[in-house]
Amino acid sequence: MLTIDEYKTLLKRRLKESRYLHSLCVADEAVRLAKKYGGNEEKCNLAGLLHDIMKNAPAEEHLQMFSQFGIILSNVEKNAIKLWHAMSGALYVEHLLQIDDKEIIDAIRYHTTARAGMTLLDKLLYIADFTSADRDYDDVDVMRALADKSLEDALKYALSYSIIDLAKQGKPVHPDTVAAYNEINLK
Ligand code: DGI
Ligand code: FE
Ligand code: FE
Repeated sequence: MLTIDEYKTLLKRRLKESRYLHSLCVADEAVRLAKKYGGNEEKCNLAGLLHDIMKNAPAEEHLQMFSQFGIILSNVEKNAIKLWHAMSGALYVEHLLQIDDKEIIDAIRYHTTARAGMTLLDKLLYIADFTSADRDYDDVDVMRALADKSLEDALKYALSYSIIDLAKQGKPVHPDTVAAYNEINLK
């Protein structure tokens, strides 16, 4: 394990300035939400910092990692390049940074799509990525208000927002996102 300052130095090297600042904001927001919802602040900080570590990597680097670690992409994953950084990010923290905490690895793995059976850490990171201080999109105020009121309501809103947004653009929705959406709306 590196120190937090060492992780930040690594991130600064791997990410564009704006993406580095986003990572710091998501870490802060995940810690803030952890305090509110009884999550593990240290894990939220680390998962928040590292969640987008592969975001600015070239396609070849993602594909090289998938091949190295035996990850076979589904058709949706092959066609949705934006999903790659979550999968390769999880591989990066597990295998290159040797962070052996399954909760942190999974939270990073599912931070873009979400999944059914999300852990508290999964939810805190997923929502923090929507409500961090650097975010600006239609409905960000609604999302922030919901995140302060109920993590479940925020999750429900965010999943629905994502699916609608993808559908408007005619983009495929990952089955993990559908599974998360169905689970929360069957409750
Ligand atoms: O990496 P960030 O920008 O901080 O945020 P993110 O990891 O949530 O990535 C958001 C992007 O991922 C956004 O452009 C939509 C895309 N995305 C998320 N879920 C899906 C998806 N794209 C497809 N095609 N299918 C999905 O299910
Ligand atoms: Fe991301
Ligand atoms: Fe992010």
